[in-house]
Amino acid sequence: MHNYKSNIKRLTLVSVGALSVLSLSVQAAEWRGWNIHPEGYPNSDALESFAEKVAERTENRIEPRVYHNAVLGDQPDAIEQTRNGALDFANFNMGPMGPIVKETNVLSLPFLFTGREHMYEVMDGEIGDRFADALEEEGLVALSWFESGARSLYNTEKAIETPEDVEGLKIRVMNNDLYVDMIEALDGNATPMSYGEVYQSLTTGVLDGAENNFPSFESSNHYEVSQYYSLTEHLIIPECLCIAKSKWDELSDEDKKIVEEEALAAAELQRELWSEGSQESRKIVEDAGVEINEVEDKEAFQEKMQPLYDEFIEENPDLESLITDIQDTI
Ligand code: BDP
Repeated sequence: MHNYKSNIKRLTLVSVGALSVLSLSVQAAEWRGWNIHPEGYPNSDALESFAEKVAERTENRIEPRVYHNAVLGDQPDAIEQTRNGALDFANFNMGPMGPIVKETNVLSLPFLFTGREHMYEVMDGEIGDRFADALEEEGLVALSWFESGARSLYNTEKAIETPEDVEGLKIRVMNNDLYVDMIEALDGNATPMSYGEVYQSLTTGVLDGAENNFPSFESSNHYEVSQYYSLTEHLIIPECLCIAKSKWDELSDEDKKIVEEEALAAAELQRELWSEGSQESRKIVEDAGVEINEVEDKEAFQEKMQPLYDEFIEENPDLESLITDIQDTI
C-alpha cells in the first residue's frame, strides 16, 4: 500500500516535471496572434491555416496561436503591441495603420483603387514592397496582403443614393483622420470609434450608421440594427499579415522561409474564401431584410473626395508620386 502510494507520488512528480518542461518549450515557441474577427470569418480561417502549417513545418519550433474577436485589444492597441513585440503577429487593416505609418494613408484615399484586381496588382507588385518597407521601419514585417472587399455606407435611416443623403448622419469611422474628412466632405458627422463599440451605439442612436464590407457588416451583427446598405464602395483597403519585426529578426533563415511561404499561402486562401464569404454574407443580410441599393452616380461621391486628395498632397508632397503610380497601375 505504502509502496504503491509513493510510486504514484513519484509518477506524479515525474509527469509534473515533464509537463513543465513541455510547457516551457511551448511557451518559448508560442506566437501570440491578434485577430479582430470571429472564428469562421475568411481572415480567421486563413490565419488558423497559417498557424497550423507553420507549426507543422517548423516541427513546433514555432507555434502560432490566433486569438480571435479582438480579445487582445482593439486594433490601434494591437498595432502598438505588435510593434513593441508584446504580440507576435496579426492581420491588420491599413486604415488604422495610417496614424503610425504615414505612407499607408495613401491606401485610405477614397476611390483610389478601381476594384479588387487593381488592388491585388498594386499590392502584389513593387508598390506593395514600398508599403512593406515603410511598415518595417515602424517595426512590422508585412509578409502578405489580404483583401477586405469594398466598404460601403450603411445606416438606420434611409437608402443613400446621392452625397446629399449623408448630410447630418452620424457615421462611425475607423481610427484615422482621413475618414473624418471623408464623412465631413459629405456633410455627415464622423465619429471615430473602435469596432467593438459600434453595435451598441447603433442601437442607442449614438450613431446612425457606419461603413464596412459585407462580411464585417454581417459578422458584427450590425445588419440587425441597420436596415439600409448602400453600395458606395468608396474604400478598398488592403490588409497585412504582419509579424513583429523583433520576432522576425530572431528567426533562422530556414524558419523565415517557412513563415513567409505560409503567409503567402494564407493570403491566397483568404482571397478565395473572401469571394465566397462575401456573397454568403450579402445573402444573409438580404434574407434578414436589409435593403441594399446600388448607387447610380458614384462619380458624384468621387467628386466630393477631390479636396481630400488636394489637401493630402499639399501636406504630403513626397507621397504624390505614390498615388499616381497606383492610379497608373492597371
Ligand atoms: C473590417 C476590417 C477590420 C476593421 C473593421 C472596422 O477587416 O480590420 O477593424 O473593418 O471597421 O472590415 O473597424
